[in-house]
Amino acid sequence: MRTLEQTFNGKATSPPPIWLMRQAGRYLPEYRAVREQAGSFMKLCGNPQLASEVTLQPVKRFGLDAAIIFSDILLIPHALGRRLDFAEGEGPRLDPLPEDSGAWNLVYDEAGTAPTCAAIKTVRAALGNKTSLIGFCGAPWTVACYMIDGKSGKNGGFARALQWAQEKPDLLTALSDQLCKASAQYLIAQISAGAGVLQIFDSWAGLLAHDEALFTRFVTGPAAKITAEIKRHYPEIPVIGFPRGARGLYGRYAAASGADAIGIDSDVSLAAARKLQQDRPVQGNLRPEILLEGGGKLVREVASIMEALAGGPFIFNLGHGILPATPPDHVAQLVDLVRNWKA
Ligand code: 1CP
Repeated sequence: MRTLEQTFNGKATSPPPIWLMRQAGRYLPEYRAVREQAGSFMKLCGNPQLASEVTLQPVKRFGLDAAIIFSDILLIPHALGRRLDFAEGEGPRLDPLPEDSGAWNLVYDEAGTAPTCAAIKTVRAALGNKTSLIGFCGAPWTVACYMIDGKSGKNGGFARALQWAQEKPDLLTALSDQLCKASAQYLIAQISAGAGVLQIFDSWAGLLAHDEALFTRFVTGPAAKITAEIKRHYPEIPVIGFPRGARGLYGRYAAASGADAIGIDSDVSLAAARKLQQDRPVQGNLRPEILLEGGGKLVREVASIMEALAGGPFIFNLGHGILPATPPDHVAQLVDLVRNWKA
């Protein structure tokens, strides 16, 4: 059995599996070369051959335990008919969704995500038997943030999405329900194509963590809906929920989201992580800045994370995506530290 899948049996594996959020990306020269060849980020996502190539790059270079399919959470709004582009150096832009839900007409066109599923097939066939393949989607709240505001700003920004949550919750629920349906359909297609583990990225869950009722309605609830739908079709496929920034509500999310493992960000203390780990595997949570910096601090931080969490079911990861300026050598060193760590 693959190491990542093994972790979901609730037992510690020694060493724990390791993969890194955004492990395929601009910090790798071989990624930048293929990205240039593709011409744009969207063209790269839409080309199964090139998308599978960049998915495999970090696995080949570092011997990671899992590949995560190269795609983006914003392909779902795009497949629902919303205009999307990635302005060079500026991040994603979408047309902000109007408040009149009658004008939305969000119809999921599977042709928009078919290249990702084709890439999954190719990657699964190319990976060794021991390496897992992770499929993913953005959680409805995080995807709604981009759809409602059209772009992110400082600390996410997303003032309009927050205003919908607070003042027009029924409108946001209507959007969230449609995103739950499309996301579940998309994840099920990814499993059919060969994904063996799924992750739901709720990168902006922290924007609702000050209000438990809003958090339950728009973060935990939609995750529970999506996981229930997946389990109805594929009860054996593990799902990792990542409600980034959930702070004191991580425990609630773990208990009610239906996720089999919980991704923790770097603000979660190791004591809190251990508590979460009593109920299910945790994944995380090295600070991306420490990987960027490297050196003695990296060695010490990896040791404290391993000391606290490697005795239980654990997946080593960062607390958020790799920063583009990270030297690839630091990633190789990190994999080495985790694999050779002794209690
Ligand atoms: O090549 C480039 O210049 C584009 C940079 C890039 C990359 C490499 C974007 C644009 N997306 C991706 C790939 C990506 N996105 C993956 C691939 C698999 C891997 O991890 O290796 C994944 C899982 C994502 C998920 C994603 N996209 C999230 C959730 C995780 C997170 O980082 O919080 C989010 C919020 C996005 C939106 C997005 N797409 C791209 C950018 C620059 C952003 C963030 C914009 C912002 O700051 O709000």
